[in-house]
Amino acid sequence: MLEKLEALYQQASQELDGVNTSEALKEWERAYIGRKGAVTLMLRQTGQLPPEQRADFGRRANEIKRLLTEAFAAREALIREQELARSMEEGQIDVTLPGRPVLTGGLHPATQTLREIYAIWAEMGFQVYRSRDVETDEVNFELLNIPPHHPARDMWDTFHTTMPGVILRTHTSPGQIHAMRDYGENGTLPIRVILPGMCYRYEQITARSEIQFNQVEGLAIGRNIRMTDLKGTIAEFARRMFGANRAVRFRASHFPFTEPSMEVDVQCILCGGEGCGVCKYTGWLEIMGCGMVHPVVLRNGGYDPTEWSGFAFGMGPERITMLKHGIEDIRYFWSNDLRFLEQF
Ligand code: FA5
Repeated sequence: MLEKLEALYQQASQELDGVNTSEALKEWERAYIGRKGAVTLMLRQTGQLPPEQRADFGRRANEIKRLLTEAFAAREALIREQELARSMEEGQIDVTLPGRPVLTGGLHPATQTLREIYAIWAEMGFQVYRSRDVETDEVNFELLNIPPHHPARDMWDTFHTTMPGVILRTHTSPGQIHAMRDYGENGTLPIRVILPGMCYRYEQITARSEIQFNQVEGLAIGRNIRMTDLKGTIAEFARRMFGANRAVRFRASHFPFTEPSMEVDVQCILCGGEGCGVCKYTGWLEIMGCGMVHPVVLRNGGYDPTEWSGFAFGMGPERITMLKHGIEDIRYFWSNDLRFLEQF
């Protein structure tokens, strides 16, 4: 019996030396020193031996069980260490790799110019007043002194909706009527607002003209507002926007909703006034239309033209952006080409 025990001890020790994984180790434990393991079972048989052999056998069996349990614990620690080393090796993270860049968005160039324009007018006491993109023919044209079939309508080729008399606004000027009626409380309050927003025209798309573009309208209503106020205010805007060295000129023009009317040009930044494709070889780029608010429009807005007067203007931020950055084609603005947009 004792020999059998020694042989079992030898076998278990040898087998343990070859165990390399925690699964195999569990298997070994179950086979030898677990509750039904071979060594445990042999230890339990001590009581069946003849009395004179029991003491020796029992002592040796207990000793073997202890030795094997200790060897098992040492093996277990070794395997745990090896497995940890292996998993560190396999799941290695290279902390020296450069990080992936976090992409940040930017403001569209037209938005940047719009914000610059808002800031300049804000400094001069003008608030932003928002008006709708979808308008009635009445507000877009008729209340601005452009009756149906008037030839002036040819200046604004229009997108119509399926609802009769409802159109996409062709300019921000209809906002003047809303501002006078709502903001000016029907001719009782002075007004100083700018009205930014998208306009839509069914025109040929060229390097200078899009079918969709921003405008910033301006409206000042008060008592004794004169043409000199208009010219001085706009010249000051141009000075702040383009710098003191860029020439600005006022040209007589016609708009049905202002009288007298003018157009404002800024010297072409691309050719410095020499003449190029963008400025149509004139050396000048038109940036806005303006004039003194027509008495009919004042009346339509609820103001008494014998008591009140005012000026209005409408400018195109995309054209201004082209001027400031030397952009040759307005079509870049809405073609969503990142190579263009990322430059700003
Ligand atoms: C008007 O739209 C008038 N409502 C402006 C106005 C307001 C005059 C108040 C008097 C008083 P005009 O069609 O010229 O005018 O357009 C004004 C500006 O919008 C132009 O100077 C230009 O900068 C811009 N603009 C006009 N059409 C286009 C277009 N197709 N693409 C890009 N910008 C345009």
